[in-house]
Amino acid sequence: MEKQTAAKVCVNPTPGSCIVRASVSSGYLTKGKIMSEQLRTSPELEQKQANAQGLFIRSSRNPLLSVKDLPYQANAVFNAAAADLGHEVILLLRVETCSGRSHLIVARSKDGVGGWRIDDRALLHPEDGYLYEASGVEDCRVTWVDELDAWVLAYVAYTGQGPGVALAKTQDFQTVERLGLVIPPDDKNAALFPCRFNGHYAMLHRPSVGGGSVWISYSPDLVFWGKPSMVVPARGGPWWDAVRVGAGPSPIETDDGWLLIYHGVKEVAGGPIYRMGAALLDRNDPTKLIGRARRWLLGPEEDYERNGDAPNVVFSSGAIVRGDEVWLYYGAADYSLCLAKARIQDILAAVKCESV
Ligand code: BMA
Repeated sequence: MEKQTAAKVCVNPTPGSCIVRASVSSGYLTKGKIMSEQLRTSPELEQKQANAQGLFIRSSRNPLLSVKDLPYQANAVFNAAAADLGHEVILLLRVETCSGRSHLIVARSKDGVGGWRIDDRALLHPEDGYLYEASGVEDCRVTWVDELDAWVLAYVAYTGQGPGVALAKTQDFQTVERLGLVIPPDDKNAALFPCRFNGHYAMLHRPSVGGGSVWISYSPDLVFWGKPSMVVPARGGPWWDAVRVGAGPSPIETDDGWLLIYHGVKEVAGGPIYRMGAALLDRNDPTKLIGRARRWLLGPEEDYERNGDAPNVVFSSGAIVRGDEVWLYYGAADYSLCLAKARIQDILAAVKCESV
């Protein structure tokens, strides 16, 4: 096991500042490779794996946001996209109203933890006049795309025929340009990569076929998507991510590959349990899964995660990178919005010490 060098991390860079890179001095990473069988079974690594479950530290201010913070009546606030603008953090909150449909509205905070200011009107709303969103808009992920000089929003458009994937662009989170429904129902959990691969944009998404695994598709223009392949399968059997998995926030680029924080679902007698885990995709070809932590990294434990509209749910679609930490914003029990933080080097260590 080698004591490792600095890993570079860049995610959703601040517009106009090219890529924000945070140096992470990582603990026990094997450069560019999954650790060997011998290393995987070492006592030290066993200990690291044992620690992985409690790897995310919850904010003492949880829940950060709930319906009582909204200037209007609603049922729940959860599953937000997150963007770090440098001077402020933006959350694109999913708000479910008492009609049962959801819209996306911006909340802003200077420190990303408190003092949230919520916009007067939704950025995307089912009443905006787009048929493919008539049953609501949900669970957005945002990605800063340098070449477009814009943030790209990937979200669930709830059509009359079920949930599909829609994209939109914004530069200021005040106005949006819709690119339309780009992947038909049933499909969701779409997260765009910030750059092209061999000239094509790449996006993770989760079609509802074959159980529910993470797929990747490519596009020359963000509108027409093809060349699909499965990247992260649901693991089946007794695993915590047995029955369904889906991308969390847009992938985080590191020297070791694309860090994907994803949700996994296990069905138990009491219903589904949603937890967050992590995987690593090849940096040049994200079609290749090169690492995956065995255990979940954040699961429902607190009251606000155990009880709500959907009990036993932690579900993240937004994160920012601050220094060597990832700040994971997550919906708790489909009812409120929370925050937990972890060191990127610790997540990478958990992912890399186990073979796929
Ligand atoms: C998923 C999505 C999320 C939700 C989660 C838990 O399928 O619909 O919006 O948070 O289920 O109910």
